This record gives sequence, structure tokens and C-alpha cells, in this order.
Amino acid sequence: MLNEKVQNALNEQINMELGAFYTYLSMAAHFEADGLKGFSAWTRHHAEEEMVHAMKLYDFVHHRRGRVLLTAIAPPKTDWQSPLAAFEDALHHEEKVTAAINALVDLARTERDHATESFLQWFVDEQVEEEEIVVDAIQKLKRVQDFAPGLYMLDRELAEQAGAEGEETEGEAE
Ligand code: OFO
Repeated sequence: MLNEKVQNALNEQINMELGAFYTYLSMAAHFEADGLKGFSAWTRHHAEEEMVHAMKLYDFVHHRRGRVLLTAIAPPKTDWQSPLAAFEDALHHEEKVTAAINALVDLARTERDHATESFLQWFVDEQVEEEEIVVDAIQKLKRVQDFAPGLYMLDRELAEQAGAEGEETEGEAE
């Protein structure tokens, strides 16, 4: 059974993952309105991944006979000056998530909650990948800058990535 401190921290993490879902979905809507379909597909796919993260935590709390308590999600930003500004925000957000996951692991250790510590290892590994893919997009965006043909090529590349990852996610679910 979960102790109260760990349960509260897991509930806060659920809120953070749902906040990330909201942020990426807001980016998707922004790119959609801007006609950047690939950027939109990529951020939308990423939003769906954040929902999966939230639900993993949600299920874990129940498996441990805890209580999920949902709280308000802060309104997301709705506009960005450029795709680069949006991805820089995404990186900043991922770094905050990484710090929160690390703090959760520390808490699980202090509370000698081995099951929670083991469960969180998936999130520790996932954050390495999450930061890496956002940094990769930022590097490409910096290279392209305002060069329109480069931006459209990147838009196509992100659309392909979102499609391939979507198929992988479906394959895993089967
Ligand atoms: Fe993009 O991060 Fe969730 O965990």
C-alpha cells in the first residue's frame, strides 16, 4: 500500500503529465492553424504519449491500493513566435519533468518504497529519450532558421516520424 507522501507525489506527477498533454496539444493546434501539418502531427503524437504517461501513473496508484485525486490543469500557452520557440519551451518543460521524476525517485528511496522506485525506472529512461528527441528537433530548427524550403522539409520529416511512431505505439498495444 502507498504511504500518503508517495501517493501525493504520484498524484502531482499525474497532474504534470496531463499538463504536458495539454501543452503539446496546444502546440499541435498552433501549428495546425499555421499550416505546418508535420509539426502539428508530431506534437499531437507527443501529446498522446503524455496521456499514456499519466495513465501509467494512474494505474500504478490503483494497483498499490492508493487513491487518485485529480486537480486543475493550468491553461497552456497558445501561441509561439516560431517553431523554434515552441520546441525550446518543450525542452524546458521536459527538463522540469525530468527533475520531478528524479525527486520522486529520491522520495521513494527515503520512504523505502521499493515498488514505486522500480516502477519509476521506466520514467527515468523515458525522460532521456524525451529530451533527446526535442534537442534533435531544436538543432535542426537552428540550422534551418527562417529558410522556408528547409522548414517545409523538416515539416515533412516530422510528419513521417509521427506516422512511424504512431504505428509503433499501435503495434505495442496489440
Ligand atoms: Fe514528455 O514527459 Fe511525460 O514523463
